[in-house]
Amino acid sequence: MKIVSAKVIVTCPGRNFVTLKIMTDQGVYGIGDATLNGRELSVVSYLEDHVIPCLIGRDPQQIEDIWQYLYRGAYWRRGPVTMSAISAVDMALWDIKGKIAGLPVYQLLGGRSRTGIMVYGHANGTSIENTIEVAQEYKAMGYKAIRLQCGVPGLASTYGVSKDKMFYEPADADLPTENVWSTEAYMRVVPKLFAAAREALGEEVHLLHDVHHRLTPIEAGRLGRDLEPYRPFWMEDSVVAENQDNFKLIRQHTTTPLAVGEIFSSIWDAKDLIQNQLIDYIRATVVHAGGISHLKKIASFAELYNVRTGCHGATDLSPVCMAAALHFDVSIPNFGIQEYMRHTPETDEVFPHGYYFDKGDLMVSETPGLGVDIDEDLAAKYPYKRAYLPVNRLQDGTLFNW
Ligand code: EZ4
Ligand code: CO
Repeated sequence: MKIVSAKVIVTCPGRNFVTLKIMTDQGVYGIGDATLNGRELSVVSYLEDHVIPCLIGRDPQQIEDIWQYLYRGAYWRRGPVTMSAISAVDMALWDIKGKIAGLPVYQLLGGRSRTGIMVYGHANGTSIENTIEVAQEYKAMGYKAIRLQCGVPGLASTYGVSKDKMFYEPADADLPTENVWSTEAYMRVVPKLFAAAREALGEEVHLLHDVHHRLTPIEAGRLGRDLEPYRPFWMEDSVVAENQDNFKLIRQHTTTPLAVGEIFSSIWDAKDLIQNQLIDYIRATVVHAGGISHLKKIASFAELYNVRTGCHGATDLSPVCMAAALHFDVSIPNFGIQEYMRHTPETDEVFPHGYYFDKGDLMVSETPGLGVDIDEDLAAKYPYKRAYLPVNRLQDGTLFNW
């Protein structure tokens, strides 16, 4: 069996997605997500100019060998652009393998470890009351886990809060939007949000929060401690994870579970955090951390240290990535939770898929392969539109983390 051609499809049904399609000499094809929010075209070029030429003529069944060829063969290892490209190839090859075996990919990964995949939805609002109203709607839809983000009094806008409640999209302009940040104001409001949410939503529903890299370790320790009475499921990205030692300080001050890793591109970003048991959930995801093959490695390593998975699943990860993530999630022993932000109906139409939401869980598709496709004619109707993630400044103008 041989790869005869491959192409990259860029489409913007509400937001940009990059999809790799690999064709074989036996008519079977596979698809993979290669979307890197705000930097999409760099991955397109990496794939078209540097990866596709190396794929032609290779046996698509040799997933591991091709992975190593692209990773070691580039000489320049890791990084989000390289790893998104490798991820897309890996996903497409698993899709092909499933199709030729006549099995859904999770069967090739060892079969089911569970029935449904618990997901969390995003409740956001400009005020505490508003956020809780939205959270009540999620609860009514059957969600067992809800992420809470609310506006910060005194700040015009902040991460996680949008006008459109169901389809939050932070990459909202053709040049970066500017947000303004105050750690003090933020640290005052979040514990109040959680107190009100526990009161309104009861003890059982899991409540999550994303700090989005904005605190120092000692501030994160304090926020984690302030949230302890409300038993959060996790506090996500409380600090930037470039310096992995940061987490030691947070751990000294709080028992709130810690999640990190949505921007990680390989096991090397997470190794020390996992090995030193400094985190509870690893958020690395199929599209940005080397595909199913590499994520399996991360999860197996994490299993040794009681770290569970909580894959990133924002709207900038396409339904192709979501499908791949669900095969991974359903098969591994140390699954924790899966983030799930609904895609718009236009996106769902471009990427017909077999997974579906049922009583707080996502159910994996039984179709051979990943169980997701791309409608190329429809995709062509939505041309690429440049869109950036925002930047964030302190009130005195200092550039900060978004
Ligand atoms: O800001 O995916 O947990 N989810 C997140 C996301 C990220 C976007 C960036 O592209 O943090 O909303
Ligand atoms: Co996040």
